[in-house]
Amino acid sequence: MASKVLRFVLGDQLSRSVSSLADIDVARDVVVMAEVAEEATYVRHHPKKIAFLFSAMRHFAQGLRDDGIRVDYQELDSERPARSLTEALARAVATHRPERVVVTEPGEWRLREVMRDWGEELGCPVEVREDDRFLCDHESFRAWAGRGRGTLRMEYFYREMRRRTGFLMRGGEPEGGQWNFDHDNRAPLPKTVKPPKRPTFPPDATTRTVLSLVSKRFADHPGRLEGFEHPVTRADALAYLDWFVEHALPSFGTYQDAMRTGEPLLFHSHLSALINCGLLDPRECCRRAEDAYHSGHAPLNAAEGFIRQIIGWREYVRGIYWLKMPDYADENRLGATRPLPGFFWDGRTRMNCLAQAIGETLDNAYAHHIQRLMVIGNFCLLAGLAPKEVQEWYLLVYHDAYEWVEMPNVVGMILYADGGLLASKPYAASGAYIDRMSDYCADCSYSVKAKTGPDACPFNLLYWDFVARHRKELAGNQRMRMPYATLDRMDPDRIATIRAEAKAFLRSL
Ligand code: FAD
Ligand code: DLZ
Ligand code: SF4
Repeated sequence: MASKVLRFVLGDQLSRSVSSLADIDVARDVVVMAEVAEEATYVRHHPKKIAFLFSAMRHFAQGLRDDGIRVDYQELDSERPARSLTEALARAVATHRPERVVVTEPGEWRLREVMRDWGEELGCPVEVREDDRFLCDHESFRAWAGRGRGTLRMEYFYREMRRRTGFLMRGGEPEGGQWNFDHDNRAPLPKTVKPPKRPTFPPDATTRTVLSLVSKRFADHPGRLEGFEHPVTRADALAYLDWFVEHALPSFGTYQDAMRTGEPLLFHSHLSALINCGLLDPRECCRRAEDAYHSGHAPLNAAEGFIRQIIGWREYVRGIYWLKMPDYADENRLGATRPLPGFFWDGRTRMNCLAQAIGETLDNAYAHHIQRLMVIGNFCLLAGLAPKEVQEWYLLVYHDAYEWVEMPNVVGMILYADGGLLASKPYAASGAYIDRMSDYCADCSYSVKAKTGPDACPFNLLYWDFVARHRKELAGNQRMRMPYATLDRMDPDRIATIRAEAKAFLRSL
């Protein structure tokens, strides 16, 4: 008779199809899961993120038990909880005496390094399997990057992924005759358009127990725990996906870049945390969007835009992370050193756009992409905030954040700290962009139209200060020709005024 295998399932591996469970022998094997302080506190994760994961983990474990699988689930509120994943696994090995341990590779470098020692430390063979829930494996990404000769643009990767997956392809050509409909996806939200009302998922008994645990144990973590109503089971996640496809997907593309006060979700899917922890499969989400297009329910710019985010951006940033780690974590090509201002932790700033985006982040552990990129991220870039501090903030405040996805978005996309590996130019913008895409400026104590003076929108000052400050690093970039041509036409006294005011503003932070 074959001997027992321990199958270790991490908090973001809650898929029945995860590779560590692929060949499970229900009569023989044991699944191990553990809530541990080290994972919850290596950065001070938002309480809603911890509650979401612990509750999803407990429901997942119960689902396995319901199917007759033995689960050794170690709760954080047990009498003697394990401190780390290594300790939890060591205890399980001592209890169950397996022939070997099987685990799916983790999403973070630090844990991958820890796993390397497990076999020796535990005195038991450990098999680390590839995470095949992603559509592009490490080898394929490396091969693609090798062919790119230095220009690793997402758009080319995305086209290859379209060909490979067949999503929105017709006879070898992209549906609608073009790969990308992004130019149709930049509309501001007209006052008359109301985002649809979302379904909510009130906490059940399991979630309520977790909420009580989190409120006691992680009271000092930033962010609000009250108002938790997120899906935490596979069934609820599928219901949320259904709701998105039916009610929000049709307008997802058109209003993808829009922002409105008091509407944190607009037409976004709000599915990232569910996909990243494994409750939803990225392929099934894309398939649903594709079907909605073929049935005439959603237009092509919506379906293509949504699918691009998932088989394009999501897979691409993961590929970049594993290709460039561990050095990627320390990238800082623009030499940014400013500490994170205090308002990142309470949202209290006179800049209304930041107050809204950070406030919603702290309330909901969520902000949509343009808030993360063009409001908060834009500020981090222009103000020259230290990449390490910015990375940590983004990793701990968002419920969908794991290093593989957070880091390239921060280091490459918002901070241009990798010198343009990921983005062809910095995503830098003055207040005019935020004014065009949101209603934030109307309620701000700064004036977005004022370029200098006490009322001037800080983004206007910081934008030109940034362009002037980084001439050496950026002027050679073809895509920065326009801003440098404009700067060179500006009156030197005016530049001096802008830069002095920008400096005073930065000092005031
Ligand atoms: P939608 O707008 O509905 O998009 C659909 C899906 O596409 C998302 O659920 C997500 O799975 C995927 N997606 C979209 N954009 C990206 C992207 N740039 N990178 C990877 N996947 C993407 N996303 C995370 O999942 N975790 C993070 O930690 C994270 N950190 C970010 C940090 C910064 C600075 C920026 C600019 C973006 C970050 N993103 C991150 C990407 C993106 O903002 C979120 O995926 C998105 O806002 C999640 O909301 P949604 O599910 O409503 O997305
Ligand atoms: C994020 C997180 C948290 C807060 N807690 C746990 C936990 O207690 N147990 C666990 O297995 N996983 C947790 N996670 C997810 C891990 O941090 C994640 O698996 C790694 O970061 C690798 O992606
Ligand atoms: Fe933000 Fe400037 Fe608009 Fe105020 S005026 S909301 S600081 S962009």
